[in-house]
Order: sequence, then C-alpha cells, then structure tokens
Amino acid sequence: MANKNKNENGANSTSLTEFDAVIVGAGFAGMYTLHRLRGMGLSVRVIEAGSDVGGTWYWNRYPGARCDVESMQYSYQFSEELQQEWEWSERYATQPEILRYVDHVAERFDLRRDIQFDTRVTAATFDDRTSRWRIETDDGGQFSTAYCVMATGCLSSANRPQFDGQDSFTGPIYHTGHWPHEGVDFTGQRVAVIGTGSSAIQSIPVIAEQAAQLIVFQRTPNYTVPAHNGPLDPAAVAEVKADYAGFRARAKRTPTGNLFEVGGRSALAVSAEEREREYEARWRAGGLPFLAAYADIMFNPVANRTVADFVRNKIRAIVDDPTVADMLAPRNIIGCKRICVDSGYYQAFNRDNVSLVDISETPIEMITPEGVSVAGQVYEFDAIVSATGFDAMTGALLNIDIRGSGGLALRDKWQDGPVAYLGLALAGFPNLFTITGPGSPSVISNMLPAIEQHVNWITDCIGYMRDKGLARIEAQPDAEAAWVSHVGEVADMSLRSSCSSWYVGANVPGKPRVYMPYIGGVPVYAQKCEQVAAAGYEGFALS
Ligand code: FAD
Ligand code: N01
Repeated sequence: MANKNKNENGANSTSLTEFDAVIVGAGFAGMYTLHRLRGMGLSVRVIEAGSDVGGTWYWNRYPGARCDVESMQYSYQFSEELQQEWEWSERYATQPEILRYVDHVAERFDLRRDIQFDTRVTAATFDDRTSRWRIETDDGGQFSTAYCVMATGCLSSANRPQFDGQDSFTGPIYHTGHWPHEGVDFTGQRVAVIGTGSSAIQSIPVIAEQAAQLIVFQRTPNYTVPAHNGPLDPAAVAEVKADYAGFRARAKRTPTGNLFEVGGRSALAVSAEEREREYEARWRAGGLPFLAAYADIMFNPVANRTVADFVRNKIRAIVDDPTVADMLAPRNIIGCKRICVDSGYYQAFNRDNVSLVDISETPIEMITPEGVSVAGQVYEFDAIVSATGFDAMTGALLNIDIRGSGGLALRDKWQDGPVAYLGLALAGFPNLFTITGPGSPSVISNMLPAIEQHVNWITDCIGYMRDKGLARIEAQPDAEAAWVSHVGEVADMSLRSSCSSWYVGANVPGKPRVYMPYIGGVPVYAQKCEQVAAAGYEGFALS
C-alpha cells in the first residue's frame, strides 16, 4: 500500500509505508533525529503537521517573538561546519532569523525529502507479534515502523481556554502559538491581550506601538528581566568560534546547559549592599543569568525574596503609575514560573494607549460580540490575542492515541500525571522514544543541547540494537518508578515546584499536578544517561 506524499519538495508523489523509523515532528528535535538516523543507513520518514520545518519557530510568529537563550548557544552543535558558517546577527535572534537558520539546516542536510508535511499523526499502536509500530495519520495514511520517535515538542499544543461566548466575537482571536503567516497589522485597532507569560511579554511592547488601544488582561503578574538585545559584537563571535567546541563543553557542565556565570555563594552570606550591586550588574547585563546570582535563590525563600524585592523595586521605578506598578509586581517566588526576558515590557505600561486589567479576583466572564466582559464591564475590541500558552510537555503526546504493549493506552498510563524513564522512554511502550520528555531537564534547560543529547542517546541506542541483532527495547517499570520518584524528590527540594506554573500543569484545567521537568541539573542527568547506556541499557529489557 502507498500513501500520498504531500511534501512539495519530495521527489516522490507516493511513499513506502514500511520504515525503520518514523519520527513525529519536524522541529529542531525531529530534524536532527532524521539526520542522524538517515546517516546510519536507516529508512526514515518524518511526519509533520505544519507545512514546513521549524516547529516552535514555524508556529510562533507573533510580533516580538525571539529566543531568550543567547543565539550563539541556542543553535545546533552537532556540525562544526554548520556552527562556523552560520552568522547570528543579534544577541537574541528573532523568530524570522531562527526560521532562516532552520531553513539553512534543512537545505544543507537535504532533510525535506524525507519529511511529509501537512500531516498529523493521530494514532500509534504497538504490535506485540511483530514488535513494530503502526502509525496512523489524519489523511488516512498508515505506516509500519520498527522505531517511533516522538519529537512532538514540549510547547507545541496550544492551551486555548474556552471562554463562554467566544464564538460570538465579531473580530479575530489569535493564539500566539498559531500566528498567521502573513502577519497581523493592528494599526488603528483596539486590541486585547489575554495573559502575561513570555509570549505576551514579548508581544505587548510591539503591539502597543501599532494599536490605537491595547488592554492587557492579567491573571498572574510575571517577573521579567531586560534582554538588552543588540547586534552581536564580531570580536566576541570570533572568540567563541575560535573554540566553539570548548565553549559548548563548558556550557554542558552548567546546571542548565547555558554558559553564564553561576554564583556559588548564598545570597544571605553577603551584605545587602553587595547583593544589590550584584543584582544591579546582572540587571544591566540582562537575560536569564540574572537569576543565577547566588546558589540558594531557588532553594531558600529568604534568599529568593532578596532578588524578588529587587525586581519589584525596578518595576516601581520604571512604571509611572504606582497603582499599575503594584498590579504588575509579582508576589510569588521569583523563578517558580519561568522568568521572562523582555524588551520594554514594563515601559509599555507608561504609554497612553496601554492599560492593565487585573483578572486575578474577577476572571473573564465571557467573550461577547463586542469584546471581553469582566466584572460586568464589557471592554470593546477589534481583535483579541490569546497569549495563554501551552498544554506543556504532555499535551502533544496525549493528543495522539498511543497504545503500547497489550493495548496499554498512554492516556491511561498518564492519568495521574506523566511517568517516564529518564524522559526518554516509557514502560509498556517498547521501541518508542520521547525527545525532551517529562523527567528530563528539557524545558528547564537550554533546549537545543537538551535535544541533541537526547537524539544522540536515542540514535546510539538504535545503533546498539541493530549491531546486537535485537528487535525490542522497553523501559522496565521498576527503573521507571525509581527515576520518577527521584525526579519528584529533587523537585520538592526546590522552590520551583511551589507555585501554580505550567511546569506542574496548573495552567490547564483538570491536568494532574506533577512537576514535569528534571531539575537535578544537566551534568547529573547526562551522566545518568551515559551510565545507563554503558551498562548495556540498564533499566531496559532488550530482546
Ligand atoms: P517543536 O519545535 O515544538 O516541534 C514539534 C513539532 O511536532 C511541531 O512542528 C508540531 O507541529 C509537530 N507535531 C506535534 N504533534 C504532531 C502530530 N501529532 N503529528 C504531526 N506533527 C506533530 N527554548 C530555549 O531553550 N530557548 C529559547 O529561547 C526558547 N524560546 C522559545 C520561544 C517560544 C515562543 C516558544 C513557544 C518556545 C521556546 N523555547 C525555547 C522552547 C522550544 O520549544 C524549544 O527550544 C525547541 O524549539 C523545541 O523543538 P522541538 O523540535 O522539540 O519541538
Ligand atoms: O505561556 P504561559 P507563554 N484566563 O503559560 C494566562 C516559552 N516561551 O506562551 O499565570 C486568563 O507562560 C496565564 O495566567 P496564569 C517559555 O518556556 C519562551 O507565554 O496561569 N489568563 C499566563 O499569564 C514560556 O514559559 C519565550 O495565571 C489565562 C499566560 O496566559 C513558555 O513558552 C517566548 C488563562 C500564559 O503564559 C510558555 O509561554 C514565548 C485564562 N483562562 C514562550 N489561561 C521566550 O522569550 C492562561 N492564562 C524565549
């Protein structure tokens, strides 16, 4: 049987249904997995719901979208030639620039010919008899594969709260994660932004410059640190490129896989003046390193408060209206929700055309044909931007009807929250791998190296299976349970698990509350993965 191949760039109009490996998703993870597995001589098909490569950077085209891990680090390292030839223009690349990079990678490694676009995987079923997966797609396609690699993304399934009456709104409602490719011109419009996470914080200053009026609906204020973005200094770039491998190796030894200075002392071991100087210096330097000033910021609430107070004071200094400043100032633990990195976020609230509505006590009642109704008042809009985030880490996987050995459904296995071995594999689901899955550093770290580490591990594992003539690998329930319990213990030691964030699934009504990423640090985690492999895949049954 043959499937229609909708890939315009593909040479064939039809494709085989039998593959050594099927990869779901063509973001950074799926692209690199394809490159590796094809290089090993496997027959591979990537299935991607979007019309082109890039994943996050294909879908998130909202105004102001850019990375907040520095470009020189938010890029692949698997090819020395690639990292030498690519020139980033800014400290934090914009979404269009990252998409140009993705396109360059796809062309350079001739990836598109094995990617089937505009196709969504709806089901994956393991056949115990043949030890193969049957993959089904929304266009009726069926594939048989020895290995299934889920590169479906941690932040790819949009969280779209269902407000009463929202279908009646006469204008458009945009989700930041599904932004129209042609862009949106808000000139002269009355615009609502719902949400104050990273997507909102990046887009608000840009939308504010266009719109006639912008009203932000805030449920929980967020901490954000200035990006101080700008062109990259050619001398600094040359210095990194002179020893890019050494630069990457040093990054790997840091807790989050990000090369910046991590303070080793307690915030409480120094004087208030010294702390202030340190926070000020980091605030001026900008970006995520701000939160790494002292070792105990994420462990000791008193230490945490010193840095939270610093940011609250900054907000009061930047925002002219004290009432608005007070509304914007978060009261919870800094870093518990992911901190944001902005370009002029707090400053945007000094504009005459921008205002803030606190919906923490009085949630959005409904969307009416005219706009948004809160506490009996209807705010009228021409357009609504839903910056409401994602069903993170588990959403994209649970959207697929995945059934493992003996018909076990992933939706049942994860009824009380995600359970996985190293965030890489699942007991009961042989020959299936998840990239940056729950229980790995993933979203708590620089995602590009996290992805590459997982892809290298998975493809090495498949190579091992092939070399040994093995057909089936499956995580063992006891190894999985021990890892899950370790992930939970480590999370409990940190302040990160102490608030209602998307890391614990709190943003999606009804989602079980489990701290999903592994926060024991990249070096510890990578070492554990290496040990498991070196011991002949300890914790897995191979046959
Ligand atoms: P994705 O890029 O999400 O790709 C997954 C792909 O799988 C998608 O294209 C999706 O369409 C496809 N897919 C999913 N389900 C199916 C299905 N059933 N059938 C077919 N296809 C499917 N991380 C950082 O480390 N630093 C940053 O600065 C940073 N910035 C970010 C900015 C934004 C706006 C967002 C949303 C995330 C950001 N992230 C950042 C996280 C980012 O998601 C990762 O860095 C990385 O891009 C993830 O790559 P991926 O390939 O794993 O997943
Ligand atoms: O999503 P979010 P995001 N009614 O979940 C609010 C990465 N990223 O897309 O906090 C009203 O953070 C919700 O309120 P609350 C990064 O990892 C990176 O912004 O739940 N409001 C919150 O304010 C990031 O963390 C960049 O009370 C509702 C907002 O919507 C992750 O992606 C840029 C609501 C959602 O914030 C997700 O970021 C963008 C409701 N019913 C994204 N439901 C970079 O800068 C939700 N909200 C690199």
